[in-house]
Amino acid sequence: MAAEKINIIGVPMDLGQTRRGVDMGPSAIRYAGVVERLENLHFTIEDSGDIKIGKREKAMEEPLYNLKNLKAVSEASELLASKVDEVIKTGAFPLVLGGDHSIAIGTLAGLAKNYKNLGVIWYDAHGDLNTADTSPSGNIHGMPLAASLGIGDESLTGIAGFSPKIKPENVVIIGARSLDEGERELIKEKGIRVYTMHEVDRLGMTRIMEETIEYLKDRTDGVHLSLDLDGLDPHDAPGVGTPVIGGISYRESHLAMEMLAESEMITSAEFVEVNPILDERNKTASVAVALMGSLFGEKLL
Ligand code: 5AB
Ligand code: MN
Ligand code: MN
Ligand code: MN
Repeated sequence: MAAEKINIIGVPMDLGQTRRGVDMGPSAIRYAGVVERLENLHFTIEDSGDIKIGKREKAMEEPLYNLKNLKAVSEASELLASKVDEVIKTGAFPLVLGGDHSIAIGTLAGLAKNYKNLGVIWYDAHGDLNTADTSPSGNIHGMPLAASLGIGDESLTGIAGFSPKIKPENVVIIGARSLDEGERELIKEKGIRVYTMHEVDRLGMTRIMEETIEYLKDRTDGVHLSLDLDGLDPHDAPGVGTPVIGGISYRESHLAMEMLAESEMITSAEFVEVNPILDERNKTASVAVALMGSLFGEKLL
């Protein structure tokens, strides 16, 4: 990791989906010891506290189209984008704690102000490539990757005043096993690199990470890790709102983080979708913190 300082930004966002509790994700991750864990690795940690989140909109106030809590999500995205931008300009590594995955819209907007060719590793059971037109749920946490590619409603694609934030050829999705029809079409149309669970089983995590690092190395000027805890198997990460059986194991994820640490390629990260209400004794937040430890260079020996 090039940066010696890490700046933690909490985003207690639960408006990108409908289950309660994911707004407590940042607290759960702090409680699981993120600051101590990273201080032990000799980083200087600053905790910026939490981004302010607006109110859940009543169904009546919602726009007619398929985007729940659009106004509050886009307002929070603007705040987060500014904060992330500010943190990068201090030279610190932005570490964003969610909150549901809609927050990636703001994170990537702030990052994209600073990187012309930002790479993104999207570690997730889902593609998060829906728009209002393709989404089966209207939940914005299923749309952040599309929005960042410039696809979807202007109030999501236009955060921070420009679009797109990232290029399809700079994205690698890992762990996918639940893709909607519109998402599959978009992946094919844009030629996005995806390692589904089929490839995880067939190639193994070692080869997937070697290929991902090699693929992103020369084409990008920074790489963001957007890690949705539901990318892991629900056995290892039960505290998530949209669990999907047959996921990446804790060991495989741990290895992936270690290989990213060795690559010295990651310039920002976010850990999202931790829902302590659905969790077993804060297990998922603890897994998130353990993965952060590996990502920031923890070694066994
Ligand atoms: B998550 C689904 N594709 O759009 C949708 O957890 C699920 O950020 C989205 O990956 C899951 O509602 C969003 C069915
Ligand atoms: Mn996601
Ligand atoms: Mn997901
Ligand atoms: Mn396996």
